[in-house]
Amino acid sequence: MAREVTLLWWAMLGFASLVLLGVTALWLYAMHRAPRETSAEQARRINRRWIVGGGLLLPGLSILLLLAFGIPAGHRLLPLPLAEPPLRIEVTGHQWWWEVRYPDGVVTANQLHIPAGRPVDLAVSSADVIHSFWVPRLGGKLDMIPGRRHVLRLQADRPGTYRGQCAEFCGSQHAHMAIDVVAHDEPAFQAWMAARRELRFSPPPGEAGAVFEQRCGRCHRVAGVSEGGRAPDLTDVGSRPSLGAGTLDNRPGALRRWLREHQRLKPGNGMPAHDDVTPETLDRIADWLETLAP
Ligand code: HEC
Ligand SMILES: [Cu+2]
Repeated sequence: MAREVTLLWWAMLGFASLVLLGVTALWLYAMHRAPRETSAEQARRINRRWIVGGGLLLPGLSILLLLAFGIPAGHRLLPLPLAEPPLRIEVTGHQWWWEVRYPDGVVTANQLHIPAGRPVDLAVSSADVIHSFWVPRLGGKLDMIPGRRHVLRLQADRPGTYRGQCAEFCGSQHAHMAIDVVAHDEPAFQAWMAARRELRFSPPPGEAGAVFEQRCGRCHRVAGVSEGGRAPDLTDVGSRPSLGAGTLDNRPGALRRWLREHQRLKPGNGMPAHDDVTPETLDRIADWLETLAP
């Protein structure tokens, strides 16, 4: 999709440059040619020639040319039916994180795993205000509107990691609303899906487990432990490249830092501060979260 957009852009630039050169050449010619004696009748004929040629034929032809190029390109950007229906993934924007749902019930957040080499339909929507889904290297942006699902068809030709970013101002932490798109080759994608589907954990022992289940679990889901659906699913949080939708690289120890300081790192985010939980318990929860991965 991004390739179509790029092609269209270059074609428009090329054509506009030709027009600019043509007009400039005519203008220079008009400035420098020697004045000619013309009768009134001749002048009228010349005027008519310019109006018909330069005012009707030339723009008409130009627009036809652009349409011949633009309409097929526009069609290739649309999620039209395919012989084999593409994988459909639901992506929902929240202030300020991304929820990602796969057809067979796998849920993740702030990251999107896709197969490379085949088209994927992303059905995007929002749970609160208008956001916009944009992964520049894969395609154009598409607004995420509460109550509506828009479909964006993307295809990553090569495996790799592509950064995405919310592209519609959605509040104070709009800048901290990034998404990591990981395109796998087909076997690796199937392996990831299978591993994610099977993933189950048990809570950490003691105080940490109790706090997680009673408190964190009201908002967060961890398969096998809690069913909260109001905040990012944490079942694979240990394997995510970043925390807080791109706020913090998920290096060892980053989860400890996030749990203690998330309101300083990402002020106003939807998670209450955990001041009334002892730092030791928070660290124990963070160390356990770090192990959650397929
Ligand atoms: C009232 C709901 C709520 C509670 C309770 C809550 N959280 Fe959160 N949490 C959120 C929201 C909302 C976010 C997303 C914040 C953002 O990035 O904008 C979040 C983000 C996170 C993240 C980062 C996830 C990611 O993918 O970036 C972790 C880890 C986390 N919470 C752990 C916890 C732990 C541990 C507890 C309990 C001590 C807890 N949360 C309690 C709402 C909650
Ligand atoms: Cu935004």
